[in-house]
Amino acid sequence: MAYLPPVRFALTAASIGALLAMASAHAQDAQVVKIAHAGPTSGGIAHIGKDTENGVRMAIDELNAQGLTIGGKKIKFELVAEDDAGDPKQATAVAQKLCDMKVAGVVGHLQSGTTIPASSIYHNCGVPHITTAATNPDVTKPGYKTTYRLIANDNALGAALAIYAADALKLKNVAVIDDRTAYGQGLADVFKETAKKKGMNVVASEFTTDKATDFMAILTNIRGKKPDAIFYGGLDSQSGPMLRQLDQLGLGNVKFFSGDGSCTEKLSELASKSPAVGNVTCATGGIAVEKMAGGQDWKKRYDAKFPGQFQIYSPYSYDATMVLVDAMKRANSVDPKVYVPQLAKTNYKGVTAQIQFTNKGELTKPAVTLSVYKNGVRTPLN
Ligand code: ABU
Repeated sequence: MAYLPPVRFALTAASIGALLAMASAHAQDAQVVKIAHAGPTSGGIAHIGKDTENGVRMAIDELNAQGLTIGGKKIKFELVAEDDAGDPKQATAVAQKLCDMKVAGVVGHLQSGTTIPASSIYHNCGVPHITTAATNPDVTKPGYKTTYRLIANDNALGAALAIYAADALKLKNVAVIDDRTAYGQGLADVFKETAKKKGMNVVASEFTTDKATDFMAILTNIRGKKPDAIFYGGLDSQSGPMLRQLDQLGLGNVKFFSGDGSCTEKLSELASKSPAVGNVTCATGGIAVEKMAGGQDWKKRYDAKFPGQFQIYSPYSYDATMVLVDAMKRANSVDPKVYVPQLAKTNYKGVTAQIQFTNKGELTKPAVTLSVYKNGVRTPLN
C-alpha cells in the first residue's frame, strides 16, 4: 500500500479561516426576505392585477441587482405572488397565509372590497401592506399603522369628475350606475353628491354587479331619461361592454365618466373599439406615468420586461415595494416589528411622487389625473 504523507490532508489555519469566511458569506447570501403581492391575477380584471404584480417584480429584481445589506446581512428579496381573485373571502385567506408565512410586507390588495377585510388581518399579525389601487376612503379609516395607500382616494376622484362635468363641460343631466362594490358604490355616491352641489340633476340611479356584462335593460331605461352624461362606478371589465352597448342603443354621443378602475390601457379593446370610448373621461389617483419625473425611463424599462402588459398601477406597486424596503433600510432591519414605525416616517422620492404619509396612512399630497381616449389611446388632460 502506498504511503500517503499526512501533509496531503492537513488544513492550515489560514485555509480554515478562508473556508469559514466563504461559508459565512454564503450564509449571508442565503438570507431571503419575502415581499408579497396580493391581488386578482385571475378573472375579469386579471390584466390589472398582473400589471400591479409586475411592478413589484420589477422593483424586487432591481433591488436584488443592487445587492443590499440590511442589519449586517446581505439580503435577497423574493416575490410571493398571491391571487385573491378579487373575492373578499379569498383575500382574507390570502392575508392569513401571508401572515403565517411571515412575509416582511405586502403590496396589495387591489380592490377596496378585498383590501378592507384583509387590512385587519395584517394589522393583527403586524405585517404592513400598501395598496396601490384600492380607493375607498374606508381602507385607511381604522388608522392601522400597518395600512398605507399610494394613490388618491375616491373622495378626490369622484369630486374631480363631477366638477369637470359641471364646470368644464357644462353638463346638466347625469345618470349614475354602480356595481354595488365598496369601490363602485362609494365612488358613485361621491360623484352624485358633488354633481348635485354643482347644480347637476341626477336623472337616474341604477346598479349592476361586478360580474355582469349585459347592461341593455339598464341602459334602455336610462335612455328614456335623456341624460347628457352617464357616470359608471366600477371596473373596465364592465365599462368596456357597457360602452359598446351604449353605441348599440344609439347613446354613443352621451359623455361617459368613470374612475380609475375603468381608466386602463385595455378599455378600448374591452369595448370592442366602440366609438363611445371617445366620449370617456376617467380619473386616476396620481400623475400619469408619461408626466412623472423619470416616468418615461421607468416605462421603457417596464415595457422591455413586460411587453404589452402596462395598464395603470404598476409604477405605484413598484414604488410601494421601494417604500417598504426604504423603511427596512432606515430601521436597519427586515423585521416588521422593528421597521413598521419607520413606514409612517417615509419621505421617499419615488417614480410616482415624493412619498410621505398622513397619520392615517394616506398620501400627504395625492394627485388626480383626468384622461380621455384619443383613437382608443388613454391620453391625460392634465
Ligand atoms: N380603485 C379602483 C380599483 C378597485 C377598487 O378600489 O376596488
